[in-house]
Amino acid sequence: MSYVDEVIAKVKEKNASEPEFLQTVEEVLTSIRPLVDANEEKYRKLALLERIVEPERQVKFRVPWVDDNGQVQVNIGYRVQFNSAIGPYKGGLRFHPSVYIGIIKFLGFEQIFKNSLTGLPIGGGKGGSDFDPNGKSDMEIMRFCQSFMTELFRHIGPDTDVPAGDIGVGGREIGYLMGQYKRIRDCYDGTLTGKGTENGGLAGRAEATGYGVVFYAREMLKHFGEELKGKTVALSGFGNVTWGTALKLNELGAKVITISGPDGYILDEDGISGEKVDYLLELRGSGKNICSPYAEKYPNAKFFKGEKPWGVKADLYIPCATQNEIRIDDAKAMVANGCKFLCEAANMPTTNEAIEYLKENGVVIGPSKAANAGGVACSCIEMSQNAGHTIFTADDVYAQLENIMVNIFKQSIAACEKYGLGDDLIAGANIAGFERVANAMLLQGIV
Ligand code: 2IT
Repeated sequence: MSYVDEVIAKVKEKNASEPEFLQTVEEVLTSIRPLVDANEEKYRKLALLERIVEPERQVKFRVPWVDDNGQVQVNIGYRVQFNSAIGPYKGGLRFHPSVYIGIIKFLGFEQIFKNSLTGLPIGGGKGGSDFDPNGKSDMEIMRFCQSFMTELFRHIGPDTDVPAGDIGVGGREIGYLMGQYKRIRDCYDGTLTGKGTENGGLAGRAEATGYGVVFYAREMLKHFGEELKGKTVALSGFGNVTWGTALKLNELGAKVITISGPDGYILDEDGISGEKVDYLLELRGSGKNICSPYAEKYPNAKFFKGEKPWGVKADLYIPCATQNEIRIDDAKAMVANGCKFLCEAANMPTTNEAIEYLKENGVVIGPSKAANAGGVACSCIEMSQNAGHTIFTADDVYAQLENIMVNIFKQSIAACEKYGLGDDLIAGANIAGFERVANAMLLQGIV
């Protein structure tokens, strides 16, 4: 059995109850096969892959908090410190009822290679809780965040582990988490990123992920002799990433026609632009987690209850919501509609089965580890802003972000060429991200 298959089999045996983690391990290890095969003997002896699939450390803790009725609630908190070969652990916190260790491990594993692709000195980590912020009052959110940080603070620090936001954790939550961290540690050290600019946050961080996705999509289209201008784009989600992506797509002359929520999707054939894009922030801020009010406010738009936007005809599809939102039936609908390009803004939005089908049918896929790396890249710029006791302008940040995204695309294509992988941007990104981490690990001895 090849080394890759051996390790996949071991991971399956040891982590059978964590399907999302198994999914990403299988996707990454399968796609880096040419690189591993070329170094099989050395990597096997040093158990490189066994080390890379095992988190360096994982913490799980109780988070008790008092709701507005005086009732005590108990949630579970997690932080998985996956790999620090190239820098301090870096990755967001997700607050969502679906969170369990398998979700945090999948996100942490993806984060290792994504962070590596940025070319910046950041390792991979992720955390979160099964707490559901939807429908909670502001004070409930604050009490939860304070309790969460009262436990997490001992595991993090500016050169150890730097959390940020993810689903359910935005500027408000980061503010409360930071306030409690500073109070306990008596230290204003930039340990969290995604802060408000009043708190040392980076100008442009809010839109960074979405802008980065569009820069990546632009490079991908350019490589295939096409441009974003005039293209019709179907997005999912209606949170921060969807918002930033829609802003930049409009600026570059593309037309956004869909958004979605857990309740269904919106089709607006007039285009989601101008004040309609700003309205997404209001919709998300309402705390109801539904997108249907868009169709009440803009009656030309249609709401499709309980459906996803993947059956709509578009030139480019950009999933911005959550993992596994594109399954095999969605992939079939997209191909039937003539889909040529998919650019993943959410983390692991496409199942492995759907990826295979799309690839077989000639769809070019920009993988999330590459396409959405602009968010964490700007987080690292925020870390250096804080460490240098300085402030960068938004224009500075956008220029660095654009450079980083262009480089990510170039590195992925270079890896495709080096290993004869054709247009497989997933394999290209995984190999480029993996190679840097693997080389750093090899230099550090058996740790
Ligand atoms: O998935 C991601 O890259 C994030 N949620 C952002 C992580 C970060 O540390 O900014």
